[in-house]
Amino acid sequence: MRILLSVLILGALLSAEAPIPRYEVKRATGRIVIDGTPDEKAWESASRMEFVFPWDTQTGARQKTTARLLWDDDNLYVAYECDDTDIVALHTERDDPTYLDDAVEIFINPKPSQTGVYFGLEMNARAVLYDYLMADARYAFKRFNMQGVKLATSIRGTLNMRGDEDKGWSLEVAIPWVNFEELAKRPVPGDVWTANLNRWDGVEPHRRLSMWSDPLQPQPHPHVPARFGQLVFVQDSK
Ligand SMILES: [Ca+2]
Ligand SMILES: [Ca+2]
Repeated sequence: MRILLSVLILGALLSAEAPIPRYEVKRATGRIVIDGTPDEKAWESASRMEFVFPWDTQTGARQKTTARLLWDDDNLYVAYECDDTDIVALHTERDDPTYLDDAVEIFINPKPSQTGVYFGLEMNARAVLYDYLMADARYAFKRFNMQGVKLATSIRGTLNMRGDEDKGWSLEVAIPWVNFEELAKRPVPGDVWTANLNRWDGVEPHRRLSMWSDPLQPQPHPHVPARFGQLVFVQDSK
């Protein structure tokens, strides 16, 4: 009983230290061109979330990542901007393990009343997509392929050339709503989905996983749907 109480108190303390983040997803005011550079006017209204570094045991550089989201009648849009002095991505085929490269990710749960199933998109610096349906935060069904996803990256530096100094890279992705329809229809203003956004960075043995919402895990591990942040869809584009 005492142990249980201690665990509960510890859990409450940790939660108090790391509240679930909340992000307002605004409507896109204009067309977004998926070219890897989030410089369209519409992006200016989207606030930036900055990733945190939950694990001091990792030895990779702590390089900054910000992400922004927007929505319209057709898609959910995500833009990532990554500082990166050495951009490395080797995988080239759909559903390759892009998380082993310099990669950014989004895990999306369109129906937060359940946490048994969510969608994963893991995208490397050469815009290769590994997408899957995740069950029980454990089984990634990678043969599930999303329809109509568009993604592109823009690289400031030299891909896979070690030894010189790169600046960074950015990625834009558009995800059609139809992919989520078994769990949720296209959102309306006020709807809340949950998600986490992540980045794998660096080359073994010096890797680093940074995330939007800290999953509160002792070891680097991103698949904790109960700790996903809240995405609140709003009409306001200001
Ligand atoms: Ca663009
Ligand atoms: Ca797939």
